[in-house]
Amino acid sequence: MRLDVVTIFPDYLSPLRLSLVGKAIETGLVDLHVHDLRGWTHDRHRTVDDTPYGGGAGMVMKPEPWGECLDSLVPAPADDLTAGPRLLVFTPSGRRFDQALADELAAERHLILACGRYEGIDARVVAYARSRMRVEEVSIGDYVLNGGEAAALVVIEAVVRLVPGVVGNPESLSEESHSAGHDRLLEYPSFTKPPSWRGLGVPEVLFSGHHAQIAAWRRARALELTRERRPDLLPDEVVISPATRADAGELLTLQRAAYLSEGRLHDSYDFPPLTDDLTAVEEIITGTTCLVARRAGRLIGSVFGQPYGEDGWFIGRLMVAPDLQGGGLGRRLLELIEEAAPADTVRSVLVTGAYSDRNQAFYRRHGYRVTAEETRGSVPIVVMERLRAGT
Ligand code: JD8
Repeated sequence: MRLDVVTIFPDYLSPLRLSLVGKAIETGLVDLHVHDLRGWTHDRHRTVDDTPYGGGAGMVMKPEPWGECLDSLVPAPADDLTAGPRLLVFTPSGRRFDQALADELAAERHLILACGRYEGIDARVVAYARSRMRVEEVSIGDYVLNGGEAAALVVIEAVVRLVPGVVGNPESLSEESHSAGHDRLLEYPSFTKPPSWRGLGVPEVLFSGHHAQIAAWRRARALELTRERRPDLLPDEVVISPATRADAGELLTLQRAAYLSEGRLHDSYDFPPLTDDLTAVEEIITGTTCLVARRAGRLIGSVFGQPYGEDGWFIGRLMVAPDLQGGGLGRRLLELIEEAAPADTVRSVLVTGAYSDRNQAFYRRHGYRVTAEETRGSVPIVVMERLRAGT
């Protein structure tokens, strides 16, 4: 893989000569060239920056040195741009660099990395470059650096270690955090000798020699850590957690969507799930045991529970997003809210529409029985109860 890095601080990239990347350069797996942008200036002061059009603080990098630099690095643009180099321009406003992009870039034969400074590079440079090569504006994270060099170090390390032959045991790559081979999970905890250190031991399973059990333990730890620290990495995972006031707006929206069919079924839209306002939803969140279910950040389900009478537990607003009903989330929410009831609870109680055959069938499958029929407002409802096991 050929890497061309363009910067006004070439020494900033010297650490690349160390460790794994350094070895890859020595063995020729990586052909690294670091260029000083000032080499493409022609004035005595080797000027690379100027004041911003439209005013404002700081300086902007001039287009001319970048234009000449790119022309010299890509003298003859390929007809098919995918056959040519790929230009990475670092900027806080770029596409977020992650393992998926690292995997993608590791397949490239030639990368050019543009490290800006000051307030950034004149925007016409990227526009011009797009006519000659594939260009990716990249950010390594939501924090502000003073230039692109640190980003170049990060990207080069993350990409070069994926180049075949660079890492001694390629298998280890597939077990890492974020790696596709590890389902993008975070890493499980690792241990080495001594078996006891400052009173701290090592999980027994790791001494068992039972590879399947060890693999299962490691996967479980990886999932646990990912759920805890990075639920966003588990897009298909449904995370159920206590609701907070911050959920109120989405919850109100979901409630109206989920109960619309009840309104149509009962030919009335005048009942609390549809007439509640934001304050009413906030009161449920703060005044009851209220759970919300999210998948990839989207609020897709909810339920609440609160004490009811002497020995009861009232379950309400069990809801699942219309497009996800029938997938088992309702059952999971019901089970979790039942488990959240005080230990001395004797009966779980809930209400649903008198004409909601589907809901009633669902609750009957979970042990609920109709104990009363009422009309609330203009809507006929049934009260259903389930006696706690062993009561
Ligand atoms: C390139 C100039 C500094 C940025 C005014 C501070 C990446 N994740 C990241 N954060 N910051 C950068 C980055 C910052 C850069 C340049 C990348 C070129 N600066 C500018 C805008 C605000 N100064 C980055 N990747």
